[in-house]
Amino acid sequence: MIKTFPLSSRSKTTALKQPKEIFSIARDIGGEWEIEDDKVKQEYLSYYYLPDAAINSNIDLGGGYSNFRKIPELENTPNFKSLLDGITNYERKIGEKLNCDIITFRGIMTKLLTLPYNLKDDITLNIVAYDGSLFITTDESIEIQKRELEQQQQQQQQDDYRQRCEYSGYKFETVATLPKPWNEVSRNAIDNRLKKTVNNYEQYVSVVKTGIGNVNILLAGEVDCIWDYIPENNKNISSHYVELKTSKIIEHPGQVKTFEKKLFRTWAQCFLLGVRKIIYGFRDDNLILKSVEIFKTDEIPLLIKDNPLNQQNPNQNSQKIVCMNALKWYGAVVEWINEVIPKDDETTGWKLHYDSGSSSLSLMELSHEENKKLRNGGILNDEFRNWRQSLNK
Ligand code: 0WD
Ligand code: CA
Repeated sequence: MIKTFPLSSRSKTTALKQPKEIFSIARDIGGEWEIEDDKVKQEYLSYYYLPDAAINSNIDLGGGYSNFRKIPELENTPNFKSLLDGITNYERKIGEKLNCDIITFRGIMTKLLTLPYNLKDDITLNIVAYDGSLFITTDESIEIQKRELEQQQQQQQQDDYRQRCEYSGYKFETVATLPKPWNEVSRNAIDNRLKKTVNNYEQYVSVVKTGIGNVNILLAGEVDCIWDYIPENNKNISSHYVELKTSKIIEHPGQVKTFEKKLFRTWAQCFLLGVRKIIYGFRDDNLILKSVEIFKTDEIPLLIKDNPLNQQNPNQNSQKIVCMNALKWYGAVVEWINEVIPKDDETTGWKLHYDSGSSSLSLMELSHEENKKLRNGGILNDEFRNWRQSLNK
């Protein structure tokens, strides 16, 4: 049985629940996960620190590239084991089950939210229902294929410029943050951040309860750093978080469109998690940091809408981005997923596929094998099932 959902669908209301963090988890430099919220915040949450003097000092975002400690692509997939451990830990503390219609990673929902303006990218997601929730992940075999292809393409290039560009994003994170608030860090450590080895193992992940329409969603997403301080009792902590990004400096009108698309994607990412500030580091072709600009997430929809270049040059090949339109699509598709997949059927698995060739979104049953894999380690595991069974008794 295959069900399709028209891409023209839009929800009438986009009643949104303000994302509220419930706990955080973190991956350390060795690739191990920590799930104790207090410890995660003490040890793994970074603080924004990039004074003007540093911005004006021509920081080389390609510096130290040969020492990059990069996690193998294949290990950097959605880690449900640690998310479920975090959920179990949280539920144990509050003594009850977290009721959510959908449990997933933010990056996955970003793909759905940005779909109306990314019609050329295929999406394949796998979904299983368990204990009243739908768990959604990326299709690992397709993801692996895609990354291997990307790697081959990169190797074919004469130089490793693209990889250096990717590195410059992580380097920017390293030079723009401190591991503790500024006043708790020694002068030496502050200066050394410019020489620190860059890695993308360390990751702080905020887990929030959010939703759209009548669908409750639990999302886990990476947060780069905090702007000022951790509020008392973590009250409204999401509004203190910062997303860091890098981009090439904009020199020609043609580059505006590219940046706008990037900004739209960043808006979607931050909006979903309740992150209110975005800091862009602009670099030149030699990866030298040239300027820094702060954006407020809430202001981006208007910024894109009012962009004069955007209106003067209606490029026939590209649609004009309207964030609210994407949001209405997101509301509609999330409601459809929530309604069409039976949450009490724990024997079936589902594949949600957007095919760019035919521009269609469809839902079909997974093979028995694929379903079994997802329910035994791919997404769910015995530990989580045992916990939920003990809770439901
Ligand atoms: O499709 C995948 N492979 C996904 C992987 C989907 C969802 C999650 N994940 C994993 C990744 O390890 C990710 O880092 O979970 C982690 C956190 O999930 P998320 O916040 O939902 O991920 P997303 O919003 O897609 O990306 C957030 C950050 C990225 O920051 P930028 O500023 O570049 O958007 O996570 C990192 C990256 O720092 N990241 C990756 N790093 C290397 N390779 C990748 C990747 N494929 N994907 C995300
Ligand atoms: Ca980032």
